[in-house]
Amino acid sequence: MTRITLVQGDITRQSVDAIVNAANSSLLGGGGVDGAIHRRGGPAILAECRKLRAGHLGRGLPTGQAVATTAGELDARWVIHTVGPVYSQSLDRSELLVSCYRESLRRADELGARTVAFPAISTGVYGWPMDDGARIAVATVRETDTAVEEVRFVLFDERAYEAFTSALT
Ligand code: AR6
Repeated sequence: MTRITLVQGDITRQSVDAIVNAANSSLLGGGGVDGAIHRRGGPAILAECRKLRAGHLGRGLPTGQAVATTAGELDARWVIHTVGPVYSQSLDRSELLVSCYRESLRRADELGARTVAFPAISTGVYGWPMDDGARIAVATVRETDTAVEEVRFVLFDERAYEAFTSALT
């Protein structure tokens, strides 16, 4: 059984096997969690992302998929980059958000990661409502068959922490 834990704080300060990054398709960095991970993890992460772009991800990483790189100087072995959907009022893109969590856990299993830290994917720049993002995150982890022992949601502020607390109970 996968244990779900909640922490309020900065995901780049976590000690886990894998840290999940809420990236964009370019894999070349951005703001939010992505910016923080590249800043604290150092240039090795970007160097590997560039190699992926020069190789099989020439057009970038599609929304809902996940790919792993080194974690550079972070206290983790891997960063798993996934691309969340931009929230839309008119289209239901929740399957893509489900896919981010599921595919990240699949990558974690391939790597043998047992502890994985996730941010609240898509709930920042990409505009996903926090309560719904939390519900999808928790439900998807519960429904996914994985060897990961601990999924730690690392929530940046109290509002996010409370949304995940309600989703969990
Ligand atoms: N630790 C944990 N959570 C964080 C941190 C942190 N250091 N920093 C922000 N958050 P976002 P998205 C929270 O915008 O919505 C980037 O530019 C934040 O409060 O990082 O998936 C990418 O390159 C929010 O709840 O990711 C993409 O272009 C959550 O993390 C785009 O943003 C996600 O916010 C992706 O947007």
